[in-house]
Amino acid sequence: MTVLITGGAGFIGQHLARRLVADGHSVLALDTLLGQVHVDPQASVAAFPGPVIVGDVADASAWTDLPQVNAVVHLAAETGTGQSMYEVERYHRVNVEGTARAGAFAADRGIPLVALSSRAVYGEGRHGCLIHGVAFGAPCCAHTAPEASREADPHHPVSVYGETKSEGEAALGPVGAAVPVTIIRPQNVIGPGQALHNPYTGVLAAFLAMLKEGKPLTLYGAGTQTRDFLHVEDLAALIAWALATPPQPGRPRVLNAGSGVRTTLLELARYAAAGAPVPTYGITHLDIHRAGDIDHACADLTLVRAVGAPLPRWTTADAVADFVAASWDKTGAPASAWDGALGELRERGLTS
Ligand code: UD2
Repeated sequence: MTVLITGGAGFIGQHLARRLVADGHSVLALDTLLGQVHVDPQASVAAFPGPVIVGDVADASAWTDLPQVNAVVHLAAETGTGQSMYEVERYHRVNVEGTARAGAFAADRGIPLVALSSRAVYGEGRHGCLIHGVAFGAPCCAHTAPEASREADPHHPVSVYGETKSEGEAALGPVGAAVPVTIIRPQNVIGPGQALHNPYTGVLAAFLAMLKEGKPLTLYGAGTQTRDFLHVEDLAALIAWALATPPQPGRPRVLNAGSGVRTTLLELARYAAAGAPVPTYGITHLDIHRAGDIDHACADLTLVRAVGAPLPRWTTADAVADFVAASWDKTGAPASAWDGALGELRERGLTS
């Protein structure tokens, strides 16, 4: 089949495209080649194993006159949690309107859609409590511990980014009645090809820049925050499965995408330093909290397992090592760019 991948020239899209081509499919990308992500747009186009149509998913005109395709994977999105707190309109336009247009396109053409949402819809997510049972969105009292989020959990986004992803999912409601729709909620996706020039998101890219410059790794807070790091190849395998195994129209499916393993940022720093080919210079703790940042995230994979979707194969340590090895010789933004992005938040009163 021929698959249209919005945002196909980006990190996840390139991996997915190669995976689909290896499986015998053809791919086509619709991508804005946004400067914040694509420092060399021509190289991104050249790397994509199919035609790249330059267009903005939020523009109605980008969706007219597209060639015939058999399925759509909607990846195009604005992804910076902190940046979303002040670029509200831009995030809304791309993530909500763009997703609605992707859904309308799939419904018009009568073809399946796989749309990437985010675990950001859960916000602080599920907490188990000794006294109150389960709490969502925020710990209810001091007796809670974070638990892995399940697909049926309520949405409690704490960032504009998370809100736009939640609204984007809602915009697909009517589409799911007409054509097969799978919504995937990835955790923190890492791996070779990850943006190294975008200081608005991606703690691992920040760590890489610091390691290369022989600087200590900066942790915002104690480093006890947790994330679930998923290797991009594992996400590509899940999306490929979702395309090959569409749900019935009228029964839209939501699936988490994660490793299912909770990793503290301190552990992440250790894995990154272990993968660096130079001695490392420790850790600096910055007493700062970015508005929109959550403390804990981890995916519950019970449903993924139950539907027979592929489970992640990469361990977090190996995934981090793979990223560092593949990215060490690549040019990226200097470590100071992450300080700059933090400064932008500080100026706007979006740190505490
Ligand atoms: C990630 C995704 C985002 C969204 C979200 C879902 C990436 C690149 N971004 O955002 O698209 O899906 O997950 O929840 O995967 N930090 C430091 N030091 C630094 C930089 C960051 O301690 O130098 C902290 C930061 O405060 C946060 C954590 O690292 O607690 C992760 O930040 P991030 O920007 O990598 O990604 P996140 O989880 O906000």
